[in-house]
Amino acid sequence: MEKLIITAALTGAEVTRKQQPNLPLTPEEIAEAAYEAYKAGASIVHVHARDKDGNPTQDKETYKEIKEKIEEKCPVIFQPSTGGAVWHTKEERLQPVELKPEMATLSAGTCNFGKDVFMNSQEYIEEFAKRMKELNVKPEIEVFERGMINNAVRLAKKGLLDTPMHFDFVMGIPGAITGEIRDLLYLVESIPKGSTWTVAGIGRHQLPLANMGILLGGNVRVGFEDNIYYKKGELAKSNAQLVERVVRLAKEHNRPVATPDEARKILNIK
Ligand code: KMH
Ligand code: ZN
Repeated sequence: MEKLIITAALTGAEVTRKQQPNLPLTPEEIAEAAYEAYKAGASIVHVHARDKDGNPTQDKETYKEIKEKIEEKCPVIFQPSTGGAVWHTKEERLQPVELKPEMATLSAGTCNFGKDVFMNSQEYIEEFAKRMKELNVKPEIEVFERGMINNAVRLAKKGLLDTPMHFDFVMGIPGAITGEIRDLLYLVESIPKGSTWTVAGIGRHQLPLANMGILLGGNVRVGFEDNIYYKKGELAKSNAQLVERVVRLAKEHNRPVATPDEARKILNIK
């Protein structure tokens, strides 16, 4: 097994300060949370920007500020979101890719997302993949449903995605695939051989799926975007606290944790 890559999804587009008082919102707070997550053992930070009022924004300048502030502090891999919030336009969503980050997310299909619809038509996915390829940005393919793997494979056949691909299984969003372990096994068996993958369990699914990621030779994403609790009824103190727990679990399972440079090698980031 390769070393374990831990991603910290620091802020997301949906969580509010009211729900999680320690949610990082400003570029300074997000960069500090990234640094703490890195020190705890994360090699990737998945970032959503917020505007001055704390609302989700895909503004390029805000992402630039966050990226630069993180780079000043540590060598963690900066992975901005191209998913944004469900109401962002395709053009807004693409903006952070223009900063040529090492990685960015690429959502591989449309699904229900709570009360909303998260729109990712074939046209969107192809345009996002094409731009990422042009700018040498490694896509993390976000999979919310099984059929999205097929979409990614189709894009790879068209030459729009390089192989081996890297997938993130986002599991437990109301309206999309469940966070059950049998569904994770199904997804893992369904990706092309040689692909890498990580798993992001939503809410109460975060901890069991993190364990499964470690045991199955995948990788793990934790953080406030996906889950604001440490355990039932107890809010987590920080993103770093959630990363620290994964590091402890990995140690118990004899799975060493990757540094950012080791993660770059595993993911073929050039
Ligand atoms: N906020 C979700 C609608 C991504 O970051 O690429 C989409 C999302 C996926 O979070
Ligand atoms: Zn996200």
